[in-house]
Amino acid sequence: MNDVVQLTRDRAIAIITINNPPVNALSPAVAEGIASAIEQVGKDDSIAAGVLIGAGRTFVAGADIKEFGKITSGKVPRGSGLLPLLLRIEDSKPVVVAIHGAAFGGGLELAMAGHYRVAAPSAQLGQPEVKLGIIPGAGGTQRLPRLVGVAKALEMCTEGNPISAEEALLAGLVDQLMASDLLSGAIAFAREVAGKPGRKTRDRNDKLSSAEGNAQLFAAARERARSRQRGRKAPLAAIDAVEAATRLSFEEGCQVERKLFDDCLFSEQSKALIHIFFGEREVSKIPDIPKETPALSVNSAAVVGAGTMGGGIAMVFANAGVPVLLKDADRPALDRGIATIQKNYLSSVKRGRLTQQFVDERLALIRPTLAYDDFGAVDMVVEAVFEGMALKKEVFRQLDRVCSKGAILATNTSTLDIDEIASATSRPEAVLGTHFFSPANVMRLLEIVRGRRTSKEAIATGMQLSRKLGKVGVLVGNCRGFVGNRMFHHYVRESVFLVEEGASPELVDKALYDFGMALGPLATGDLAGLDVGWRIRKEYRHLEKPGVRQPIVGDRLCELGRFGQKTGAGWYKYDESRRAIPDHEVNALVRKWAIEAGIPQREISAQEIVERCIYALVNEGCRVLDEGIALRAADIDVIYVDGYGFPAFRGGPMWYADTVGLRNVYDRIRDFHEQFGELWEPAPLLTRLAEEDKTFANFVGQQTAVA
Ligand code: T1G
Repeated sequence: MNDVVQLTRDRAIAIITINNPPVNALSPAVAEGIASAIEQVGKDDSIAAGVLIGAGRTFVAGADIKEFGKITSGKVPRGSGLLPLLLRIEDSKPVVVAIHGAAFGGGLELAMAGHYRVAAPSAQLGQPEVKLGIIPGAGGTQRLPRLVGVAKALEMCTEGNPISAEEALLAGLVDQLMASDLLSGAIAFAREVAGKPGRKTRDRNDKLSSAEGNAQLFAAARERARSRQRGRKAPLAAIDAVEAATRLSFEEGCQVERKLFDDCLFSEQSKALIHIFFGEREVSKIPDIPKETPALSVNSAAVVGAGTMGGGIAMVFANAGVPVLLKDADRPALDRGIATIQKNYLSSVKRGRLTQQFVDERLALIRPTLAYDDFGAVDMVVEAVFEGMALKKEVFRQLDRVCSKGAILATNTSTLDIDEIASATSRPEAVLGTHFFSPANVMRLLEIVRGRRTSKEAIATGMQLSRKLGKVGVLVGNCRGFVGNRMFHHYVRESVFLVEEGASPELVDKALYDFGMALGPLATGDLAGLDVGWRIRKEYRHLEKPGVRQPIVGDRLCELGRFGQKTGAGWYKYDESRRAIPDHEVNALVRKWAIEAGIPQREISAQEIVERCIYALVNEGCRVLDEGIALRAADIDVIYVDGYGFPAFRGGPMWYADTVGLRNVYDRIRDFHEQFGELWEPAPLLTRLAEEDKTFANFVGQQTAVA
């Protein structure tokens, strides 16, 4: 045994406890500790059976992901992995695996090498490896179909979502649920099976059926993976591995799995997805706001404005079990807001995503109101009214008057100055931005915006609340468009320029869709409404630099009332089911306007389209980092993956630039600078890093997201 694995006894039952906080990751030390414990169990005749359990809040959350980088960079040898250890467990005396919290990845593979599995009712079991761009690499694709059947194993290994203990029991993955004390229940179970030959999972072939019998299953799984996980390699590799289990012996199947696993592990996609995994955890670490900073626990809330965003935000609070007041200025607007919420919930029930009981309980937590009367009792308010400074300041004056002394006052503005809004109150230290993304009840990203006077406690509250609401909260500084929208402005600008220079809207969108974006920039504009950007451009026209090229055709479309899906036409025209149809008439109009504006027309390649749009993000991202508006390049990557449909398997715009090589990106941007002028002036940070042959991973930003 060692520091992370202990062996104790309960008479003839050996208890092997894994104790490697925070999530009992299967580090090399843990594997060694288990190996020597199993050896001891084998040697000691007074031991009849064993129990394997995790200490702390969970069983085993998988292999230690931090080790992967060391393997792919060659710092540590690939080694034989966990397979030999799992075979030894399978060949030992009966081992009962006791599962609580999460049995994920290598943790579930370890559990399946045991002869019996018992679980706490709240346990979760899964093979999430595909979310890291890899596949189960310790026999999971071979043992899981033997326990739960091919269809279930395919679903678990290709989609990576966990199943509940109840579902695992029904599927045959778990043998018994332990409602009371897990350890004593497992020991009692071990006593029952002691002395009997252990059931080796690898020998249980009855659920495998045959490759022919499963042919349709595999075909459907491949099609589903190609459409739902477009561009990702790992889900298809997982299907190949599970298929091998139905064609080959266990040993041969494991060799196929190992080859597929290694191909994935050393792939760019996996490195990018692991970057996002750790990035989503790193965002909560703010250098000047230590973990101990007191944060208010938000147990009641209020939302001002029952429009699309306000309604969605109220659903987010209710879904997290937080009672929420929803206020609007007049009854018709309030009723419309509540009706939209009910409609959204109903469609989730229809699609089997939520139960009616869940919805009824959530709707009961949303209380519509026309008055600020009860605002005095809430911990936090999120303002989500029309995007106008005067109106927002008036709302904050009211909130300052009615809310309790310690309440947090947040604004969902996506463009306006937080300090200006805070100046309408006597408590700017309690004011911050909570920028949700539409639809708020779906999008995972939440930009937490720090004002010049926002207190550390208020920020700690915002970050803690984002976890409670199931969001990825990223702290950003206060500037026009904060991080996401500020960068997105340049991305959209380039997409419109490309249309003006000769590319059709569908060509531009296809290039970025093929790159992996959830939706092309022009179709995104049509979805959000072209009038939103038009209104903002008009509001900031006075800030435009004379002589600097500005997009022209976007405004012309809006002058024709083409606002996108909401008016049935924008860059595309839309049929009754909102399907986008290329509009040759508008393409001709755009061509005419561009030629009238003297813009030379030319053929444009998909590669140039991707480079101009993505590098525009990277270049502005460098300015955002240099100014300290974002703390880390990884924060920008998380913002783009969780808020703007940037493909996670490319790691976000900054990580992607690192994979291309900053020198190459810099050289290309200098080309664009020569060709298109000052809009493409390389950002100083990019110039520095490129000339010093460094990467964004090396870049350490300002330690506080400045106001
Ligand atoms: N390895 C290393 N560190 C891990 C880890 C892991 N597997 N899982 C979590 N951590 C760290 C995490 O970075 C954070 O660190 C802290 O633990 C708490 O995590 C052979 C090859 C289990 C549901 O993909 O899904 O097994 O930020 O903030 O919200 O086939 O962590 O505090 O420094 O997420 O309560 C497969 C990954 C691995 C599961 C807990 N396993 N983990 O969530 O805490 S590949 C996974 C999770 C594998 C085998 C293959 C979640 C969780 P820090 P947290 P949480």
